[in-house]
Amino acid sequence: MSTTDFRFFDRTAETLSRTELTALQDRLLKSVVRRTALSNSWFADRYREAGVNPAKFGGLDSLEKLPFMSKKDFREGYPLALSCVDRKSIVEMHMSSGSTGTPVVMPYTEHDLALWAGCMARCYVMAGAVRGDVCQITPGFGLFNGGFGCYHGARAAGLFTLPCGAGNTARQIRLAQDFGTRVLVAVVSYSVRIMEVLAEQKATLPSLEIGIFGAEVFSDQMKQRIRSGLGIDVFDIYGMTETGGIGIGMDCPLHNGIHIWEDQYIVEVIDPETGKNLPDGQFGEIVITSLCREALPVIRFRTGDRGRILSREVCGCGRTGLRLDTISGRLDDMLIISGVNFFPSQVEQALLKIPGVLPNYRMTIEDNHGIKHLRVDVEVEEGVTGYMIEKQLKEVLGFSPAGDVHKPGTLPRQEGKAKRVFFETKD
Ligand code: DLL
Repeated sequence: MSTTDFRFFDRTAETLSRTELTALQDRLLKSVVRRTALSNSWFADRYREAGVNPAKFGGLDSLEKLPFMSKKDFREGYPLALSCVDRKSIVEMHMSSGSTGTPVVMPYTEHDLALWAGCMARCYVMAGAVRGDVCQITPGFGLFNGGFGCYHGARAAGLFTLPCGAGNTARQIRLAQDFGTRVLVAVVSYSVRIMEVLAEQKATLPSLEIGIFGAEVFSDQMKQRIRSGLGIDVFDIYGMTETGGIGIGMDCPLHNGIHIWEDQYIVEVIDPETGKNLPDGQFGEIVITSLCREALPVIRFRTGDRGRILSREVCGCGRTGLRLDTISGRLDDMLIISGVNFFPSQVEQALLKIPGVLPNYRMTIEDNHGIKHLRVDVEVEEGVTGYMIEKQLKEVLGFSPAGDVHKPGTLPRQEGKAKRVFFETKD
């Protein structure tokens, strides 16, 4: 493929040179710091406490002087204490409840919705979608940003949108067949559910070519399973409520990292303990600044996601934004069992290396009077034994978790994001 074979929604923005990107980020950062300080005392107070004078702020070179924002700030600011615009300018909002149940609210102005739609449209076009393609959107429509983000973007890209939302898989398959869905968007585990129901029905989706999946840990093994299971190209899309929704970046058809739309977002990777920036290539916590949003720009938002910067070189597709590795999980998901620190994504990766192991599994951490044990339950095809699983996991973890193999379709499923890790305390 030469760069001329790659398609762009906004070629100029997607291919700015490194010098142009740096100059643009510098200008936008100064402006967003000034704007947030002038419009909301919450931001002004934070800058003052950090010793930053917004009127004289030095831009990109002084980025590390700016204070971090966190999920806690959003929760304490519920419902709209962090908003930087007049209430009359807000036209939509999305919300996530997260693990503590306290809501995180993201308001949008018209301008914000246009930016969001543009970012998502870039993702669709980067994946190869063209005007008129049928795009089936299966993330939930509602307060979750997934459904509407995909919808706004699909409209901007001129796609024929099927706004299905979550659930009713048999009907989703029927629609995909009857309308010729070429682009499918889903939460990762839902694409697995679609594969399962297709297998049960001995059916296929002949028009389907592009799968855009995310919202959950997405190991390379899982990508491979879905790619071969559905016979499609699989893309890893990233984003979250606090950054203004899904689509701050995605990988291109070369699949060499998540391309961040750096004309709108600054991405840093920090050491979660010290808060200091880490060199490219090192794993740490992803921190994001949204440069252009009006209603609620985030300044150095600590995502809690573990990742690393793969490259700032121009990609073979011609895009210039920095590339992030696949997100390896949430930092607070790290488990310590038998003295071994690991992430659930490592277990997923190890399990799916075994042929015949299905992408449905659950991990249970049993706490027996302070001693923690891991139990892994996984669905498998005939012929795969518990011993094979144990052996594989011992190689990766250094200890053998307890566990059982189960027949396909027998482990419980959830709608929306899959819950893979459970905790049990034994008295
Ligand atoms: O999950 C947005 C989204 C919807 C992304 C659909 C992709 C597809 P939240 O509910 O706010 O928003 O959750 C954001 O999900 O901090 C990550 O921990 C995780 N996440 C999102 N995308 C990925 C991904 C949506 N591609 C949180 N890989 C983030 C791994 C992801 N984790």
